[in-house]
Amino acid sequence: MKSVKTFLWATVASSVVAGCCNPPAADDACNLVRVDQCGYLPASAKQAFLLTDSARFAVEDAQTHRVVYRGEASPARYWAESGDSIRIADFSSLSEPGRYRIVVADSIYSHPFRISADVYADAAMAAARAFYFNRSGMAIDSIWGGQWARPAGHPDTCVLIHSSAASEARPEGTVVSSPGGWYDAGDYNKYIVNSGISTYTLLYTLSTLADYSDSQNLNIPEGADSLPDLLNEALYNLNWMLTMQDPTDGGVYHKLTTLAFEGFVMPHKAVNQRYLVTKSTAADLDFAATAAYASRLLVRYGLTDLSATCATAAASAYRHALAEPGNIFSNPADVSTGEYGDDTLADEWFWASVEMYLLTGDGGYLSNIEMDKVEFGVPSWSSVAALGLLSLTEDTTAAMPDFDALGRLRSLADNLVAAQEASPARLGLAKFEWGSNSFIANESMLKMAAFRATADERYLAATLDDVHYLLGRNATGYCYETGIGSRPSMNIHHRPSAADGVDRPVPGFLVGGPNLDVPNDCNDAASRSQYPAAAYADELCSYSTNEIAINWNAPLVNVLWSICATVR
Ligand code: 9MR
Repeated sequence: MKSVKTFLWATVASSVVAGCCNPPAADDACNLVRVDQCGYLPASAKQAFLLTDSARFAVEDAQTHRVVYRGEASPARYWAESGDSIRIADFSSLSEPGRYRIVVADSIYSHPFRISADVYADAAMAAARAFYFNRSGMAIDSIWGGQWARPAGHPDTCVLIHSSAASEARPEGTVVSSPGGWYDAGDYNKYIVNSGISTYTLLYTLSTLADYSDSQNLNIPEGADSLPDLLNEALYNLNWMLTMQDPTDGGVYHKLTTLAFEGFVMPHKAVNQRYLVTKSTAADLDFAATAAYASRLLVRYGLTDLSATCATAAASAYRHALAEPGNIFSNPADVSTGEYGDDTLADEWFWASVEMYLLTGDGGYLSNIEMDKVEFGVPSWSSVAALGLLSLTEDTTAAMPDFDALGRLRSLADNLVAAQEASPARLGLAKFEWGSNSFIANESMLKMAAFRATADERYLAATLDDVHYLLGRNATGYCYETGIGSRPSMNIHHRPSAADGVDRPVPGFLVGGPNLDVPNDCNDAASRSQYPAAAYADELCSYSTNEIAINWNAPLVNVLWSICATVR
């Protein structure tokens, strides 16, 4: 394992801003002004957060230091989540493209940022390419992977049926082939529940941003074919998901995993035996929903055979869930890897039933929904009802009888916007939990869906505030997407990044972000802030704040691609 990565502040930051950020401690002068480290769109609101006594600020050209704007920030407001008093420095009227920095009291500087129409293009592309880097069973070639090229790991052609998954047709120890798919996160296992929401999110992004997606070259091996690259990337995981279904009964195995997490070695050195672990109702339903949605979408791209395969697979997984609705997953005694356990499945039933109905037109599926038990929240791996809302509101022909999907979506989005407008940090997040950054990205996905359906600019503005948060205007001053901005997360809890001998982490990954769920994950509670919004450690050991995951990157792709496609 390599030692803690150090970012080349001197070459990156201070070449632009002499004397600043070299190196920045968390509380140094450079970190008293928080900006979106990518920057701002010319015609959109532009605000920085000042943690300074002084309210007066200037914006200057980062190269020439010529002042182009002077202003006075708002009075400071206390943000209880971070313990900071935040002034908002508004320079929205500055629209001239360029590279700038904020200056306060002639001595306190922000990181440099751009004003430009393509300000999020690199972040958007990197976020999508991160999935390629996390492919299992495939070598990452330098043509596409650059310095992060690596040998293939985990062919997964000899996976064993675990005792928990043994059936008459497939007794314990039966060899099954289940190749491909993405590694879930910083670990090397593959989990259906988390794959479902991640694959759906990419397919939904493709579906709702078809023209834009078609124009994006991800620089991946399938680039020469006629399909959009984002579709190719999603298919890499969808095809794996299909192998996770037991052909004898339609049931879907919860995960493909080693018994315990592998060490911090490269994929091809992580060779412990892998197993298919027991089927679960959550896996059945998430699989059914994703495959049903894919089936509808693939027809548009001429993939009729695969579409039919997905339709059949979805229907049989759904039938299996009906036959065995009580398979709530928890790890067998000898398995200690990620659980993705969920004992509340009303939302999974809603999502899967909606997708089956949209695929088949058969209203019978909707009778399996217990509407009074469904909670519509911000999407996450354990809360998927809102994904059904996304599908129902994607186009106006998709209606569910006696159900106002757009009204539900709007009320979710309206509550988020209202919370943001009231927040000193312009954030709608109610609670910082494991993967907090992904909740913000998923909030944005809902708001952008509401924006597409209504053209109400408030949703777009609120989404941009979320983007600014993720890219640096937050309680720590980190840009939470690797390889992006002046102060990105560096020491991510990601096995290839830790073991590849490359100084910089694999780019384009959204780290989980601040939360206090496991304050001692580095065995040093003192190194983490006690404020939830600041409780983040850019350390390899901080699996609860500095890991990456496919279900966190997928909504990052959605929000950045939505912005890039909308504001051009
Ligand atoms: O994202 C998951 C988070 O919601 C849970 O609180 C946490 C603990 O169960 O697990 C997270 O998911 C991890 C998964 O179990 C294994 N791969 C890495 C995932 C991200 O940390």
